[in-house]
Amino acid sequence: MHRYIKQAAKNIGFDACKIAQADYLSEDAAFFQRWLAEGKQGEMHYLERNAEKRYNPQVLVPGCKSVVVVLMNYFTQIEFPTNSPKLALYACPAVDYHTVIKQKLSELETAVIEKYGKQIVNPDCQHIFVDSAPVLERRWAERAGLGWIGRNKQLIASELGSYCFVGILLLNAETTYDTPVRNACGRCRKCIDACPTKAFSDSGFDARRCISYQNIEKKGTIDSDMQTLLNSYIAGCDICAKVCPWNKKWAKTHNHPELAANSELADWNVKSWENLTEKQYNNIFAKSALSRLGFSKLKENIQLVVDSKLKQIKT
Ligand code: B12
Ligand code: SF4
Ligand code: SF4
Repeated sequence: MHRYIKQAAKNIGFDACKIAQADYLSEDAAFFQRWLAEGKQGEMHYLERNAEKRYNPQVLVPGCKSVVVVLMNYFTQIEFPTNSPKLALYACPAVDYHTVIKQKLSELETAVIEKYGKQIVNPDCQHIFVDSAPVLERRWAERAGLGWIGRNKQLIASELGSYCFVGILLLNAETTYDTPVRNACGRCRKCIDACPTKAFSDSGFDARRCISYQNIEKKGTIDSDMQTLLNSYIAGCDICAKVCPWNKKWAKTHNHPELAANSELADWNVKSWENLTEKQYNNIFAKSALSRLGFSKLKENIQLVVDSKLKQIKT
């Protein structure tokens, strides 16, 4: 079964697939609860809900025995013009990665059911997950041996690097399991030093200080002390990924047409972003990950980047 699932995942177009046993994540539970108690999740209140489901896959999906973890590389070379607002790479595809990966995971589920029968999944609950569910996706990827969680808090996948999305399929059958790999961050601290907003400190990662939280998740305006630190990012941030030596070694342009960059963006400059209308936004970004921000949040982010660039030019 183990070999069949991996081969099916490869045929469907995933870049990697490994399987972990669906154990209770007791160490993560303790860590996560402390992290929440310190308020580091900010306004992401969904992280406070469904605690037991998050740490115990058998509560999330009764009967679950195995966690199939898939990865999809999204690395690509995109140059945004100097002084122009820019997007983190996750936000560049014309189609939102949630849509793409869910579709592929459904294909994987179908392939597994065809081979092993319907009882292999729990039909009474959702068992395919991408991002927006109480599943510790990076931890499962690490447990399944796909890579390690680096100091930058991202999964650094062996031979792929960290520019890869994670998807999960929970199965109600046992199989053989993969072995975790060694954390290879060593003494490196490049990501910690490069983070412009000092999101990493001795007390751990503070999501509220991450540009990605400020420009995507936070409902209101970006905190005033962070507005000049955005490094032109209007959605997400890739700084701690860019500096990682493992990405320099392993990150290669993806070959997934489903994740092709939005062609409309090719010639965009500061003026194009500044003049973006709601109608254009709805036409161009309706299917992309940017649709999750909403027009007014995106416009506000654009204005903050433009204003901070103007200030820099004047001083
Ligand atoms: C909330 C969230 C965010 C938040 C918080 C980020 C974070 N690091 O947690 C914000 C909005 C800031 C964010 C940003 C980004 N995100 Co995000 N995010 C998530 C989400 C929904 C949940 C993550 C979570 O649970 N965080 C909670 C904290 C507590 O996690 P943590 O600090 O890593 O700690 C966990 C473990 O590492 C472990 N742990 C850590 N330290 C220790 C120490 C000890 C002693 C122990 C025992 C355990 C332990 O315990 C914790 C629980 O498992 C996941 C999807 C999912 N459902 O998993 C995507 C996810 C992590 N994000 C993803 C991406 C792509 C990003 C960005 C790169 C996007 C961008 N370019 O802007 C950035 C990266 C920022 C960064 N440096 O992490 C991908 C990651 C892919 C990868 N290769 O790692 C995911 C998996 C989505 C997906 N399906 O692909 N994200
Ligand atoms: S994504 Fe950017 S702001 Fe967030 S931790 Fe990494 S470098 Fe810092
Ligand atoms: S930059 Fe260095 S410390 Fe940070 S994740 Fe990469 S290897 Fe680890």
